[in-house]
Amino acid sequence: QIKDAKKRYAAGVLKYAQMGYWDGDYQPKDTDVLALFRVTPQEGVDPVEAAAAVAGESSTATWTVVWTDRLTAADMYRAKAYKVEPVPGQSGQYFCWVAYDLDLFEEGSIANLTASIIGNVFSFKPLKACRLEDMRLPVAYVKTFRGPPTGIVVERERLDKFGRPLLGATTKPKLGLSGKNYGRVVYEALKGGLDFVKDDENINSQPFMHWRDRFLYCMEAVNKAQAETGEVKGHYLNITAGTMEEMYRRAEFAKELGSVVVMVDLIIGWTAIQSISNWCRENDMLLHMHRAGHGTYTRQKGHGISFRVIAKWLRLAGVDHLHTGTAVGKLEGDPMTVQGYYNVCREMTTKTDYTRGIFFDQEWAGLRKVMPVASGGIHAGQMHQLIDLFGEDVVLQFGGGTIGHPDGIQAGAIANRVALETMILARNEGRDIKNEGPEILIEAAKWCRPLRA
Ligand code: CAP
Ligand code: MG
Repeated sequence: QIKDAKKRYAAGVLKYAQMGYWDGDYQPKDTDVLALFRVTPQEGVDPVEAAAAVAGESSTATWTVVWTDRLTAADMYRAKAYKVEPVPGQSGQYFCWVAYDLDLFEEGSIANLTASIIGNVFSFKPLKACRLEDMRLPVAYVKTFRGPPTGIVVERERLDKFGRPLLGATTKPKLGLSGKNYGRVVYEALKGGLDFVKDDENINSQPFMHWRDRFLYCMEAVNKAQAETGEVKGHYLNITAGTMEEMYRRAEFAKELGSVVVMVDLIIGWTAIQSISNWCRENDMLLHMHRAGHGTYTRQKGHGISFRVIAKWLRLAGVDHLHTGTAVGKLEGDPMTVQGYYNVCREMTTKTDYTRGIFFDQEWAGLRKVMPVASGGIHAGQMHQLIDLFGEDVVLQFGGGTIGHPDGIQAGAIANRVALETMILARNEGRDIKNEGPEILIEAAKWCRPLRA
C-alpha cells in the first residue's frame, strides 16, 4: 500500500492541494461545518497533501479532475483544509482542520452528514490512519435538528427528583432470565431505592423471554415499587428490534403500559435514532441511548472517531440519556477526556478545552441537554469519585454493583441510595468529598448495614 501511495503521489495523481482542497489563508465562516482530523499519512505523503485529500474525498473530489466540476459552483463546494499541525508527542501524526460549506449538507440528517465526513476518507490509501477528533456544528445547522425530546430539566420535573444524581442498574445476568424472574430483579432494585432499572444491550426478544413478557413483568414491578415507595420509577424498556416497524410496535406497547422511558441502542443507526426520537417527542417519552459497538471505532487513538463527536451527533439526533463512561469502572476511559463528553451533553455552549479534548466552541442554540449515564463496573464505594468527577446531572448505574450485593438486590439498592444521599449531603455541607469520601462512607456504614456489607 505504501509503495502504491508513493507511486501514485509521484505520478501526480494525488494532487488534492492543487485541485483546490488546501487553502492555508482560509478564514472559516460562522456558517461552515468544521472538522478536526488526526491524520497519519503514509510514508512519503506530505501532510498538507494528506489534509487536502481528506477535505477532497469528504466533499466533492475523486482521484482526478473531472470535466463536470465546471458545471457546478465547484470552489464553494470544495471543502478546504486550512490548518495542519503535528500532534504533540506523536511522531507521524498531524491534526488537520477542514471547513465545509453548509450547502454541502441536507438539513436535519445525521445520515447525510456522516456519509460525507466519515465516508471514503477512512480507507483512503495515502493515509495510514485517520481519526475524527472533533467537529464544530454551526448554529444555522444545529437549528435544523430537534435535539433531545425531553431534556434534563423536564426529565427531573416528570420524575420529581432534584439536587442529586439519578440511580439505576442494569439487570443481570444479561441473558437467560425468564420474564417473571426478570421482573423480580426490577422490583427488588426499585423498592430498595433506585430510580431506574435497565434492560441490557443484548436483551430483545429471545426464546427464553419474549419482549412482551419482559415489558409486562417489568411494568408490573415498576407499578408495585411506585405504589410502595411513593416515588416515580422507571425501567428502560429496550425496544431495539430488526425493523423500524417492530420498534414502533414495541414503543407503542411500552406507552400503553404507562412506561416513562424506552431504550434503543446505537447499533440501530442514525436514521432509526432520529425516527424514534420523533416518536418519543410526540409521546412524551424519555429516550435512553445505550452505545453498544462504539468501542470498535472510538477506542483506538490513531484511527476511528472520538466519542465526543458521537455525543455531538446524538445530541443533534435527539436522545435524552447517553452512556458516556465512568473513568473509574471496568471500561477504559481517561477522566479528563470523559469529562469532555459530559460537557458535550450538558452545556449550552461547549467551550474549547484542550485538556478535555474539546477543540472548538460549540453553541447548542437552545437544543435541550442530554443526561449522561455513568455505567460499567462501578459500585457504591466509588460514590465520592463519581460525584466529584460528574456532578449531579448524571445517572449513576450500578448493575453488578446492585445485583451482586451479598445480602440481595434490595440491600444492594439501599447501599447505593444511602451512599449517594450521604455523599450529596456531605458535599452540600461543604466537606471535601474527593479526599474525605471513604471516611464519609465508613461513617454512614455504621448505621446502614447494607452499605457496611
Ligand atoms: C454495565 C453494562 C453496560 C455498560 C456499557 C454492561 O453493567 O450493562 O452495558 O455500562 O458501557 O453490560 O457492562 P455493570 P458504557 O454495571 O454490571 O458493569 O456505559 O460505557 O457504554
Ligand atoms: Mg450492558
